[in-house]
Amino acid sequence: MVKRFEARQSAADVCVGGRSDMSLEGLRRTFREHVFYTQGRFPMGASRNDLYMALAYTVRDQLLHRWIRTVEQLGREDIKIVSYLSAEFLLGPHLENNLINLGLYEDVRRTAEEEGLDIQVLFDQEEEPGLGNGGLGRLAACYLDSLATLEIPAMGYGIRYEFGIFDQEIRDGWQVEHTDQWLRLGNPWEIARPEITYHVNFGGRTEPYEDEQGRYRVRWIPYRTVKGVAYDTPILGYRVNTCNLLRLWKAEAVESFEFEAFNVGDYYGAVDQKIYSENITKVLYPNDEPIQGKQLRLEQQYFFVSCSLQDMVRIYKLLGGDLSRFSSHFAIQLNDTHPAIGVAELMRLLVDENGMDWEPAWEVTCNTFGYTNHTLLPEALEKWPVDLFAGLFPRHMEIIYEINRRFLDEVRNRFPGDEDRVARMSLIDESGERYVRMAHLACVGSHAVNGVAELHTRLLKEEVLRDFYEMMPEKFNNKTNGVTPRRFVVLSNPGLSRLITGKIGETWVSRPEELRRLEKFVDDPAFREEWRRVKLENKKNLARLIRERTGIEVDPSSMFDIQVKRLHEYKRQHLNVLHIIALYNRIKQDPAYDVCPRTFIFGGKAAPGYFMAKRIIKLINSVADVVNHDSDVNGRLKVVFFPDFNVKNAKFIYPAADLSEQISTAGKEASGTGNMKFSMNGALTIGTLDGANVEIREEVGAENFFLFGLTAEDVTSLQKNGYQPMEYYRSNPELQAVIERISSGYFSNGDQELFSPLVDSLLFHDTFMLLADFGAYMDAQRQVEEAYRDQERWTRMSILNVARMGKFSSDRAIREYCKDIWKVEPVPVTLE
Ligand code: 6GP
Repeated sequence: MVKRFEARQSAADVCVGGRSDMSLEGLRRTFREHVFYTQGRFPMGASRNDLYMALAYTVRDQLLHRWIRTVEQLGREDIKIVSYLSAEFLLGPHLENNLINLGLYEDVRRTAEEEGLDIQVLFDQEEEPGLGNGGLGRLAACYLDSLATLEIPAMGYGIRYEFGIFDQEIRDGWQVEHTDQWLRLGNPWEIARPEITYHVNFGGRTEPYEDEQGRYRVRWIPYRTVKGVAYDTPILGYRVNTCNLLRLWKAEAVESFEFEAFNVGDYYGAVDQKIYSENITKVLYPNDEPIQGKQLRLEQQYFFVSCSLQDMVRIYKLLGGDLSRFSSHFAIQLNDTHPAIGVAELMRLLVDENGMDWEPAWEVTCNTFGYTNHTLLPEALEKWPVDLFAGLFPRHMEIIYEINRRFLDEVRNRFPGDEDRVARMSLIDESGERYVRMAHLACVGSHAVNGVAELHTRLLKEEVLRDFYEMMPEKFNNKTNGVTPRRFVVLSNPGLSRLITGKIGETWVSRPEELRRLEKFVDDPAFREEWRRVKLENKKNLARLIRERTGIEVDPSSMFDIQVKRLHEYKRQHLNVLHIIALYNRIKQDPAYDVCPRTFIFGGKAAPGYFMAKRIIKLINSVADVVNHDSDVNGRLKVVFFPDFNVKNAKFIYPAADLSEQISTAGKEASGTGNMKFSMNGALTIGTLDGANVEIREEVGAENFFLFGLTAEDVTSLQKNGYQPMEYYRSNPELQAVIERISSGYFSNGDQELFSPLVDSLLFHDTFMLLADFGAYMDAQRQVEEAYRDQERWTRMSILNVARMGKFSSDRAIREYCKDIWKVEPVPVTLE
């Protein structure tokens, strides 16, 4: 018997994928066909992965029709396309997200159930594509979701790393890295396009020549060539027909074997070449922020940027477009400076390969690019040794010198006699060893430069890019980050989503400003009761997962105090640890001390070469070992390090949080996006005035946010006046006792060496000013405790956080980019 879909949630559910049989029966049939014809299994012999793959293909079928219709639209000459260039896209699992966006979640869940399958088990089977490190890569993924949802024609361009971010295991308290073999069991979400390939050159030399019109030209005679092959992943918007493309490039050898070498008998030499080429897209560099001087990393950057720009030029020419109008068809956004070499590459493509003159080519280039900066950390500003750069890209080096020559002329014109300024602004750092400054190249070659939170943009203008701001203030603008409420609320927190939708309808999912309508229920005791019930349910789910992954039992009725993010000294996970030890000390001093029961949960990866970050992980686990087993504590405090924090695990973590730790040193965190994910799920924030915390506090209200600590200005002036961490240490006995606990070896079986690098760094340098903020942090934590003890008050605050977080939807951010930077309009896609 054919069962029709009962509830059509929106017009978008109708006739998905061009099927006329939008029935449970149709879905079931397609699913069975994929088990049989795609996976080659009888249902009885199908493995869990076969079943997952078959379901993924069933869902992908539903995307394809929209995808083709969208791509047809992209092929219209009068349409402007956003190209988001990013070395990282941290997408997370596709299956559940696509079901939600299609409006098919319930139907597919039921179909699976009728087939005797638990859909959660199939979700669990999916390997997430971890093609990013953290904030920057995840932001790119949120933006792809919003671009499609807002019906903006867009392409994401990036790298198809064979190994994404490593899997983290915790062994004896230490991080151990394992390669991420995400493609091992196949990837049903990508479509290989072996016919879309480009050649990318490296090394060699350049040579001047005269073209037919007698004009001076330069050609590049490369040393070696690699082939880029396109792999496309569909990115569907929420309840719309727009299905954009994420095009990732894989490196291959131009020929499988270097035939010449092969023929003279050098078999291994020939294979070497192939291996060398394929190396380029082998592995994601696992550093969150600074990566300096690695040739392969620079090759990766150029490789994907060159493929992407060649692809855009090809598409544009196919449409009969005139390259002098390229910027009216493409708006290219540089996600940090990783793709900034694109400025020189587009110039090369226009001038060398397409015969354009320099001036018009430069105008096209500047009008095409926009640049987003994502970090204020000086050590994270990319620069490449000139020798390395010129060796790999001799032609680009010349182009950059020419850009620089013209640019510095302008600087001298504007600021006559100010040679210091000229040296500061040059694209080449000549203060010691010579470097190419990628942020300067990006600023000069773009028409728009933005930071990712108001404070961050202000600090860019005042400090990091001050000279550029003074010379071209019109380029600078702010675009505060946002996150997608589809993945981070609807998918992650179905309980809360149902509760909200029950009160205000479901339009909030695409218009989260409407969450404000929840405010009027804040005094409704029954609603508050429900709100707490949902949170408790989420905490129980996380508690189960914690038990499975770590063996630690935690109490869901305790306060879940969570800090998940990359491990970095500026993010100050160790400040959180100091607070835990302080509470522990109070209990040890007086076992009857009335501590508010708390579960401290940490998660996040450390860059494999980051010594201090890895020690902080060890410290957290060592403190956990002691605290969790101390009979005086008696279970009132628990400390957990949740291993392998990633997008898949995040789903269970954000919704379970009571308290969100956003405690970076002011002026260091460009924006933060985890702060938004927590608050949207009803966690309250304890935080500094850093990044987007400032704006979150403004939105949710100061009374619903636990603020503490130095401001960015305080940090700067303290530094200027010679910060002495020892002074704070000497004047605070509680702090002394905390440090003493660590350095005595109490958490390390008497080993006083283990944590001495951490302790010494705090006492004698304390670059991130933990000691200066310790007292204020303890006070704010005291206020948290008080508030939490009054559950009615806490719930009220939690509801108001959710109700007022609408601003931080990535839809709002993308609307701003579209209007102010890209000048693009929605293009609705129809299916017929
Ligand atoms: C990060 C910033 O550290 C974080 O504050 C921000 O929220 C995120 O970008 C998205 O804008 N930066 C990076 O991950 C990075 O690699 C070069 O910057």
